[in-house]
Amino acid sequence: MELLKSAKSGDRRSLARLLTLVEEGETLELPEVAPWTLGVTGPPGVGKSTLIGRMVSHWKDSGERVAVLAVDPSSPRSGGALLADRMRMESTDSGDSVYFRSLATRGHPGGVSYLLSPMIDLLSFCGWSRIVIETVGSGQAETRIVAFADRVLMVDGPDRGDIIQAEKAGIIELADIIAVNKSDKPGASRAADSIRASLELSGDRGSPEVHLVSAQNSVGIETLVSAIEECSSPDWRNRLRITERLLSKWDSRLILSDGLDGALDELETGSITLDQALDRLQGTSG
Ligand SMILES: Nc1nc2c(ncn2[C@@H]2O[C@H](COP(=O)(O)OP(=O)(O)O)[C@@H](O)[C@H]2O)c(=O)[nH]1
Ligand SMILES: [Mg+2]
Repeated sequence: MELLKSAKSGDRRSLARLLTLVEEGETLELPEVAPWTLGVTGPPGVGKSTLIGRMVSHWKDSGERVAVLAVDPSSPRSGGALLADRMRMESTDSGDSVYFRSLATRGHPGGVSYLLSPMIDLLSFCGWSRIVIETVGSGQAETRIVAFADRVLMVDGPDRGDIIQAEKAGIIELADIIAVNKSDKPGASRAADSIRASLELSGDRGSPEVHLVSAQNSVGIETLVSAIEECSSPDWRNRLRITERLLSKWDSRLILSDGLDGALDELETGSITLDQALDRLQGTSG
């Protein structure tokens, strides 16, 4: 495929077109790839994008090519676009070695998480050696999204309340590393301590490391990046991710299957059971 060749040789417009094709459901035949992926999640406003910007500079300096996929629940002007603006401000020559893409969840009834896998493979095939997925984390949809990354960084702020939300949503189970950002503000180190304490309480199943950083003042970034590079997930966490990926795929197949409307009609009138509906739909999806 001509488009694939030029995307691989660094042409951004070709890459953008290919990603759009994938988003629209097209399947690309790619050779085996071994993507390096990081999921970054956490409540809005804790500084995920700022922190990613710092990490991107780091990676860029060590010769990596970094692609950031920002999964954006609504507005086209937030997430990826903002992050791209910020990066442009910070480094004028991010050109060849940094790529941003915002993935809107709007208009995707089956969710977008299952699209991440082929997008990641495409980026990796095209030579992007660090692939970061940013998502606002608090619910099940976000858990599903970060589960497509092989390592997960959870970002929190000085307000301890935030992470309790994350614990409830089960996202914390997927985190390899937790960064408490805004260490320049009061309360941050107390928040880090209290997170550590509650992780200890929940038992030792390979608890995530807790790092205190300030994205704004560039404090603790190098240590954090090294920790991310070196981290390895325990088997149970990898299995949890794979489970989430499987569930994403399952859901999307169901939602996108041809017989869905018919099955819903019959469910509405009570002429079939849920099990019968599922049995029927299983055969009709691709
Ligand atoms: N004080 C302080 N503010 C920060 C820090 N990092 C980010 N911010 C600010 O927090 C706000 C939200 O940052 P952003 O990166 O967009 O957060 P996101 O929603 O998690 O992606 C912005 O106004 C940032 O300038 C930090 O380390 N310290
Ligand atoms: Mg952001």
